[in-house]
Amino acid sequence: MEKKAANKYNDPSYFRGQVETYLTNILHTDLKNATPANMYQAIAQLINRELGEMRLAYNDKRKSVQKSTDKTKKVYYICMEFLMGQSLKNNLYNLGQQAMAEDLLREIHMDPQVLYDQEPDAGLGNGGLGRLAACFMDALTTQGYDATGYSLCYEYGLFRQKIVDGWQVEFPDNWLPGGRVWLNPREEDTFEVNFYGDYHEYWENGQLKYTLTDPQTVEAVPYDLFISGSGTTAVNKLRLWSARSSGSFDMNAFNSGDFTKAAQRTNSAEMITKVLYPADNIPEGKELRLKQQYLMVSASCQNIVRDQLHLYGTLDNFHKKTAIHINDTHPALVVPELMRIFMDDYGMGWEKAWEIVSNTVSYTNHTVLAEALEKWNSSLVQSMMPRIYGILQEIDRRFRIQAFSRFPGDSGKVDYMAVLQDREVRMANLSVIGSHKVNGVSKLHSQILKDDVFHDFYLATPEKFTNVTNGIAYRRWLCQANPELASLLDDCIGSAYRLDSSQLKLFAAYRSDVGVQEEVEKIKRNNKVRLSNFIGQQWGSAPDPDSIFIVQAKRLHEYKRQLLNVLRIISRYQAIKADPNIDMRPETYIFGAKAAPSYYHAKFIIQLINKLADEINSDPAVSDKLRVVFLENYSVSIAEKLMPATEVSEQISLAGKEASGTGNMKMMINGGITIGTLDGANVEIREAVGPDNIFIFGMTADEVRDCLHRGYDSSKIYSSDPVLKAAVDSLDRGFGGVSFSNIKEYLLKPTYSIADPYMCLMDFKDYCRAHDELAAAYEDRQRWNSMSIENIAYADRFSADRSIRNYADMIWDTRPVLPNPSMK
Ligand code: 26Q
Repeated sequence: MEKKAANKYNDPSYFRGQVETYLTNILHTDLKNATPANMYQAIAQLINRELGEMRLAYNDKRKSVQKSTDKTKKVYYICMEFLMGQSLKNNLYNLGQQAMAEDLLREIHMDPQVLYDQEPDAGLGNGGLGRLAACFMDALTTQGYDATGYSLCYEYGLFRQKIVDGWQVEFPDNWLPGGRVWLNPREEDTFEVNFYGDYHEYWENGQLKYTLTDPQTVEAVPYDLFISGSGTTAVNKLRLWSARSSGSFDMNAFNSGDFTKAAQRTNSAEMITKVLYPADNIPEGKELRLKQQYLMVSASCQNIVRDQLHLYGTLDNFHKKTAIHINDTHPALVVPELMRIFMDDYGMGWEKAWEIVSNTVSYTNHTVLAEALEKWNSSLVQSMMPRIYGILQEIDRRFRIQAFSRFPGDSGKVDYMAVLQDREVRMANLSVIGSHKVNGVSKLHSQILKDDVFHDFYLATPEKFTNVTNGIAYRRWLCQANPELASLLDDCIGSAYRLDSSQLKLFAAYRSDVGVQEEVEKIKRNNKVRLSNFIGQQWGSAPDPDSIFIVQAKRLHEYKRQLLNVLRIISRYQAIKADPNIDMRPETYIFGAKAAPSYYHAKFIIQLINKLADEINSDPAVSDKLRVVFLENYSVSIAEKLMPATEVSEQISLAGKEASGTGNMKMMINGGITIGTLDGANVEIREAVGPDNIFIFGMTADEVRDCLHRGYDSSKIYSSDPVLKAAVDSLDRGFGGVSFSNIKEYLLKPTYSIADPYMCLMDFKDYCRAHDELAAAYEDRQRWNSMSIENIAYADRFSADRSIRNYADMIWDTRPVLPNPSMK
């Protein structure tokens, strides 16, 4: 059931005619001879054109609404990452043209999925943060908010992962050849961004002035990607900046005869947007990364100010008509950059500029890991962006005066909260100081921000702090990725849930309906068969669809504790070896994980998983009971095949460390049952489904704090649990011919002051207990299927539509400019 928008593209003969014209005129082929790649190209360019026409019509509409009311704002969502994945199927679905397009494909005997898989993922992000941004663009557009995303047009997205002899090897992700069809260049909206230069401040008539000479100017050229929504004519855009050397900057060196220098400068300017930094939750303090951030920030701010002036001719109402959201601290330079533009380019005084800026900007924190809080060396910032650094000094000076009056005599506290301290620029403090709202991404995480990370700020300005629990674009993750389940839902509860996620709850009424339970089980099995076939085609050995599919798919990070999962798999392996006739349902453990290329420990864990998989899968004594699959190059498009086939969702981070998680929501809405700790959004998943429909184990965040306080002795736990001890000891001999003594050492031997800071061993026993209970529940098929039904139903609250309404109501104070006619 798709919603129809009224336009000529909905007419099958027009659609077909346009595809044929492109095939003949541009690709010099025809429907009979077209390859899947030809068809992808032809349909994608047509849909892009359609979206362009819709955008044009929508522009007039949204601008006139914006001018006629003070209740709506333009929302700018700024993020270094947008992990968009593929666009064609999503756009066809949203426009209500999927069935029409697929009919045409069937006519020429082409499998739609083969066509969709021609499209490379736009992998312009690392993981959770970037995928959240992508899900949010969908929710903003579907609900008719006037929103633009800003990011960078990386020539290479997140690396492609290959596993060679168990080890992760990275290859460049050259996505543009196939991805370019969605990028609309807007040469005329190019902005210049200045780096370096000689900066001098001086006083004149009681005013601080400055000169900046000989900066290196880089051009930011925008490429717009249209964002469709479901059941709406609204079209928003994601604007991606690409760095280009500015002519003048080259010509200076060129004219003075230094051709090599000119060429080098061109080169170094264009390096800025060459590649996405592949680090997730570990900041890399590299100069190039900072340049990326400032390029994105400066071009976006200039663009935002220009749009505002075009529409209103004044900056006075800026914060009343504009909301700028910074997604984590990576775009935090928005604060000094807007100050710079207001003061230097438009002559505004500090107080007024600060009032406007701090009432425009809001900030979402995505991590509490101390090592992931972004800090930059002051001298680097000062030399690269001298004017911005001058403004940061003034922000810091004024903040310190204020903070002293709030915490008199407590200079330690003030230093801790300041922007500039210990020769570093602290981006998180800057973000809090420069924003009117700060939010975490789950209830627990937002509480930890108030209690811990930003406690002093919370004491000073409690009203700034709020929570918006993450959500997912469920039309992608359920309706498109799992069409069979979506159509079962249509049959049971009607199709209104496709635009109003709260309706999903109605499905809970079917928890005891045996017919529906059986349907849910059948659909899950079909999805498992599809995944199994895919795995077989890609890597040669297909897992048994009658085994239970247990999935942990996320970036590889110590705090996410893939090792805890591995230790338990080893103990299962040992149990089967010890008792070959053990009565058990076959188990398939599926992993997907990329490690940051420089994160060696994480890469060893990937090797351990792969070598363990080699050994188990080739051991005839166990391979019909136990199988381990490592999905190479885990990505959005692989996730779309994985989520619908997941039966058990592993969400086992050390409590207090995973800000929210969103894979947990994707598995839940596809009927997967969570085994997890009380961390991030798992807490709210339990609240939603009730304790009987989830398997919780391990320490709570408070217990973790106490445990660390008392001192954690992993060797004591190791010696007292023979099952655990045997699993850990097996690391010495290793698997597949490779010893993993280094990992055993990590688990047992304190480096710095603690062994295994994420305390895998501490939660091992309770984890095994929870898995045993889960296995028993799985054998009661009715119980399991009813759990599955309740998980699907109560995933309604994890819709990105709901998240975005929370942001709009509590943070941005805005409303849709074009309310979706089909939404209540
Ligand atoms: C920073 C500076 C330099 C280089 C890289 C970085 C960097 C890049 C990416 C730092 C952090 C990230 C990514 C963080 C992230 O993905 N956090 C996740 O955000 C999700 C959405 O809110 C949450 O669900 C996850 O719990 C959280 O880990």
